[in-house]
Amino acid sequence: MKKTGLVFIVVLMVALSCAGPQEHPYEMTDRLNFYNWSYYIADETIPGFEEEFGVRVRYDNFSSNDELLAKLQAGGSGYDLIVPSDYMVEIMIRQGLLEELNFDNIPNIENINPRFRNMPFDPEGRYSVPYQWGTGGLGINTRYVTEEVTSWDVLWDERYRNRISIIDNMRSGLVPALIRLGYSINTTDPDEINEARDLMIEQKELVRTYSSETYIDLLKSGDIWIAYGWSGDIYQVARENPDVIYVIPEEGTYVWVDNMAIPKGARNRYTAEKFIDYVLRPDVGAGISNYTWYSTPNDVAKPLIEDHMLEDPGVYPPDEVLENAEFLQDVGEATRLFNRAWNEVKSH
Ligand code: N2P
Repeated sequence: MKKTGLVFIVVLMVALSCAGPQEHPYEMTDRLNFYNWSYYIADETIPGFEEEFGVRVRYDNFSSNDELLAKLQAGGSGYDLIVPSDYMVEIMIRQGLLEELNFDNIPNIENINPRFRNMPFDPEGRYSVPYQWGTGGLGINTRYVTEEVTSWDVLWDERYRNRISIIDNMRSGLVPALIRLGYSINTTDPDEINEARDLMIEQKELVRTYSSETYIDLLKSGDIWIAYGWSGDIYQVARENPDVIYVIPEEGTYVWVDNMAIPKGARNRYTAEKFIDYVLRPDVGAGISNYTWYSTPNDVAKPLIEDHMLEDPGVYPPDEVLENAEFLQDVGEATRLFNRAWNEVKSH
């Protein structure tokens, strides 16, 4: 009897120690499930990692922070690596959706510009590593829009009926209206949010599509003449259609930084940390920025960025433009108000 009990305990201990690595998978695995924004990586980034580390990467795309959050909240996404924006990192930390990172596996964190470390959304920098940053602004097709555009007002200009696209999500979507009204993009005042909603509803009859992804092709083809979108996306269009330019409106805009993070319970954590470290290498980081036209937070990668990008104030805006640009922040309870306002714009 006694002996059977002992055997049972030994078997149990062996079983538990086998289960260990699954709960704390701090070893290289042969899989990585990576969920990133669309149009946000260089062609060679993933194949380079796969070849060097013998890992197969499943790569899927999303086009808004809300889509990413919904996927994580639903559970069982299977993703090991995600790229939430600043304010969404804050929300995910608060909801317990992220793993703490083991920086022993990410020594290249040293390459990140100190300005981008320990930002307010992750004050101790325990959960996130900056990936790329950029601004919101206007993509203008100068073949059809021949006047000089300097203001968000153009989104309300009747002459461009059916030639306008707007970013499709509750926080970014309301930005042009909030800025035009002179309010903070992080307002929690219901009246201000509703005023912004009304302004976007007023503008709606001019809108061809609400999109954070397909607008790229529509701007390229000339179907859309004015796109409210993100800097790198619009520069990627301009690379193929030289009539297109990127404009940061003079009233100001918003700036963001997207960050690599690991979802709670991810199976391939160590592999994800190795991938993060790989992205932080100067050549890999610069490869991504040179391809996407987004801005790098990596000081060591910066010398490898193409000169014309470094010199372009749309890609690396001067300090006075950045000082006049807010980051989106987690607005807590007021998220509900933004959600409702945006649904009302969309369903109007
Ligand atoms: C890439 C968009 C990333 C910018 N298409 C949004 N934070």
